[in-house]
Amino acid sequence: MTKQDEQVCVVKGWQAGPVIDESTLSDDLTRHFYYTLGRDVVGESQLYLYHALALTIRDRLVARCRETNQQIKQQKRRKTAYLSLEFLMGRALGNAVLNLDLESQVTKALQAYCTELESVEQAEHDAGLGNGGLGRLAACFLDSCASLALPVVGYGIRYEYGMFNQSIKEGNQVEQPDNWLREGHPWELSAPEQAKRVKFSGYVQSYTDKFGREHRQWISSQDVLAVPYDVPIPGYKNNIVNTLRLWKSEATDEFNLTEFNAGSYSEAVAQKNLAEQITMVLYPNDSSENGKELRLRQQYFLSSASIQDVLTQWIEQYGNDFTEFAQHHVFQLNDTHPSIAVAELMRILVDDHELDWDQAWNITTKTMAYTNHTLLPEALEKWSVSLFAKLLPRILEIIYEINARFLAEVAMHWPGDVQKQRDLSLIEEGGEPQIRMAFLAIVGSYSVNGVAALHTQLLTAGLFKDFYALWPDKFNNKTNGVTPRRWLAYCNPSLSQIISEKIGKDWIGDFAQIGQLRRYYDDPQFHIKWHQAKQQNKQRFVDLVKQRCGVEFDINMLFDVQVKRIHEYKRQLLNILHVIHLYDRIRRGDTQGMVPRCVLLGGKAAPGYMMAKKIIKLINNVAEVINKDPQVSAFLRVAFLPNYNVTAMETICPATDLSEQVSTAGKEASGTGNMKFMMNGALTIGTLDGANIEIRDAVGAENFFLFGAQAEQIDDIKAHYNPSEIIANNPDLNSVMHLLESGHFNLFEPGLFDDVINGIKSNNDPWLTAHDFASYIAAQRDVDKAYADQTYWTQMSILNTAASGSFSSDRTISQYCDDIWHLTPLDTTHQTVKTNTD
Ligand code: OX2
Repeated sequence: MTKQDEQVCVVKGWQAGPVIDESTLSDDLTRHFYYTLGRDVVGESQLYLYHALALTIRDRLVARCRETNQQIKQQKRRKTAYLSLEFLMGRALGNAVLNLDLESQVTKALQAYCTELESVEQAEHDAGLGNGGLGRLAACFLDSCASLALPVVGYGIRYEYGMFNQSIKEGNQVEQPDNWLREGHPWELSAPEQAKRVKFSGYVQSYTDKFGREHRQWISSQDVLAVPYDVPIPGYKNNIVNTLRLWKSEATDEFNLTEFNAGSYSEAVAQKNLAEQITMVLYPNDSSENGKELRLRQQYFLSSASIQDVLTQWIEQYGNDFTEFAQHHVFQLNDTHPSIAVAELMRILVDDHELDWDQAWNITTKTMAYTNHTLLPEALEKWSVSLFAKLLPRILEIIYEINARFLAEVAMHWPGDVQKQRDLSLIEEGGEPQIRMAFLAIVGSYSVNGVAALHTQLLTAGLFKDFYALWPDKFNNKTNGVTPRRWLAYCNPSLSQIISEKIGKDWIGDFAQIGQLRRYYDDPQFHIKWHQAKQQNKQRFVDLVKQRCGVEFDINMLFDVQVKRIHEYKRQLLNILHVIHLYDRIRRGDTQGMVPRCVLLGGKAAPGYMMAKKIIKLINNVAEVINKDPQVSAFLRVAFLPNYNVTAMETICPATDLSEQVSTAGKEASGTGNMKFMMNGALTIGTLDGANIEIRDAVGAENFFLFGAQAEQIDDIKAHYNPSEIIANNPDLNSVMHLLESGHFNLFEPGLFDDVINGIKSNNDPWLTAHDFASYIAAQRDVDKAYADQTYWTQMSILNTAASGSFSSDRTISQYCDDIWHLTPLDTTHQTVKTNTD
């Protein structure tokens, strides 16, 4: 067969994809189980049954995905490439079943195996390719883009090892590698024929073309292959299936050949390892810089492979003419991690396609858009110029050129102000010269957004003030959101059902409708059902805590929860000081008005973050003292949940009564856990920080427990901060500090918590723990009062869910689409794959 025949055959036979009759789901499951996987016994873990079911569902996704891609291509759609070093996807099975509306068929098919979906899905490993909020946001965005039928492709890295597994040994965090691919990942499809070469190292040379024009050419010496693995992203009941393309690094063939030919077998294998190392592991730092050479390699690897991929597709369809490229593409940069894409797009256009600098710059600055996720200085990425020179010599030249032109613009705007040029330069001088990646992202993008109103305001007034003065129109806010499919419809079926009984099912696809629930906030019959749903969810949570922590929680107590990465600015410490305060009160017999509580904390500390690890140890030590004291545990129980992840949150947020969002004001850019809890009817105790502010505005101040200093007060407070005085004047705090300092929670480990104690007492404590303690305790007393009146509490709970409409990531994505991306939704009626709703 000739190459041409082959093509004809492919096009004719498979253009529309095989039409799958959904009634065959049961048969397909059996076929995959018996033949694809070669199994005949289910076994206790149900691993193979899970794989068979995943493959059965993937068949249905693949057909729709092909159609979605064809539509994008045939209709020459403008599209967005969402570039992110992290996608924290969690499990895929339950989400796909929900979005494809296959629940009843799957339930029926699994009956033949005497099991049910809830049990089979336990065999799926979380895809933990992210640290926390930033990566989970990317995952929610993909769900919303597909559900809104928007042509958006996610580009990320297929880490061999995702976020580490955390266990707790004697109260301390222990990290284990997350070998999530060991048992296979049935959702992905690799496309080695579409692999891209990514350059590293070597040198740059000049040459003159036949028209006498000078060019630069990067002669790299360590090329690596980027092989794509595609994960399907189903939209909610709309037949759209988008793609998350994850790159895996591999050695190129020549690499091995040259070494083999030279007879150096082991050197060849060593080089192969070097190439494969790039995508080996996710760096486990949340909101702080990694600064490692391998991390820079990851960033460039992702950026280069993804841009090449988009350009290859363009050239296939339109040839080498880039005049209209910018009308058809957006690259959304998820923080500065992929910001090197700005320089890479310039390099490919200028060096490989011989565009003029100005033409290329015009295209670049019309296609790049940047999202900032934090103001924390330790998270602002800088890379040393010398590292760039070694690893990415041509990229460094391009950044210098971008900088020179940009500084000329600065000089025009602030004539004679040399200091301004120094402040805004992409290169930070003084000591080792460093490249400021956030500045590169801003200069190269047409849109820069923050992730909550306060955050954007602080960005434009502070960190990026001068850029804002230069280009006010670039800056905009896009308050984060979470997908109501995973974070309410899927994870909380009992609540979802009673919501749908009242307002119909359309809220799942159109979450603004959740507002209709408000009508029932004081309906006594509805209250009973609302309460029953909560109690059911609490029972599932009790089972989890019992199994994972060995602690008995009681569904009749208030569930008070803080789960998120462990970080000083998030102030898990303040939470535990409150717990110690309650313990102190109970021991003193002061239980008047106290509502019995179960307090859960969970989250991972970056392995090198000593203070965060100390805080985990403190939580565990306090929990141990409290839980074994029967006088206390009638009122108070405390647990630290090991290995908090997406799947754990699916059990936690539906069961929570009180959501702890207690960061120091101005430090949490947005927060998204706060939104998941709110959707599920939890009340928030929180500071005026990040999206808490918008949550409180939406639900009303009377349905939110507010405390703490406000962002604009922080500088004043710090100017004359004296925690020792605060402690001396506050008997509650004094007593808590006394317990800590006396070693009550570390009787056999003297001095263990000295750093923590000294931190609270330091005049330079950036987190203002002592300052906010009194108002936190007062707000917690209000919580008790409110919870004691269950009718009142249930009203507030319903109002929280009802007011959560704007915290859907569908709203966020619609705004990205309207203000930044300008995409038109795909046609969802032209999809030809048959569905069971047809
Ligand atoms: C997080 C922010 O800390 C969090 O506030 C925000 O909700 C989330 O991103 C999503 O926008 N790494 N993680 C974050 O920022 C960085 C950097």
